[in-house]
Amino acid sequence: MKLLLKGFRNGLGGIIAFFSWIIPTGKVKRSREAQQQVDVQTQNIELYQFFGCPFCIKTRRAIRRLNLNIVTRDAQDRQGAYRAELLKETGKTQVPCLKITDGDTVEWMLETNQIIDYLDKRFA
Ligand SMILES: N[C@@H](CCC(=O)N[C@@H](CS)C(=O)NCC(=O)O)C(=O)O
Repeated sequence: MKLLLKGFRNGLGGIIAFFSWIIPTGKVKRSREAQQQVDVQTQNIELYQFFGCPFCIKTRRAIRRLNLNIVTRDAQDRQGAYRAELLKETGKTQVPCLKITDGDTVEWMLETNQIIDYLDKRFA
């Protein structure tokens, strides 16, 4: 039963991810120089996420709309290093979670709306 529910959830997540992928978001346009500057800044940002999680899909759509090259980390794999890191640093395995590195300082940001607000304020 648990396995069936898991399969259903993953299947549904995959379908949502597929539609999200084919439905355009509109995209922020920047000059080549401005995009290069943004790309440098986003090298210090990582998105810990699950592929089929609706909150993660919403966050990935915002990232696409803002034309950001943010690396994604799979936190779904129970044996995976990224899930372990997320749990160690935030005390939870909740996704999406944005890891923002600024020199020696690392901020872990949870909550979809907070993440999107942050990205909008910084990059829109
Ligand atoms: N309030 C959160 C909800 C996020 C959420 O429920 N994420 C689920 C995946 S869809 C999750 O992290 N589940 C695993 C866990 O909580 O350990 C948000 O808006 O980001």
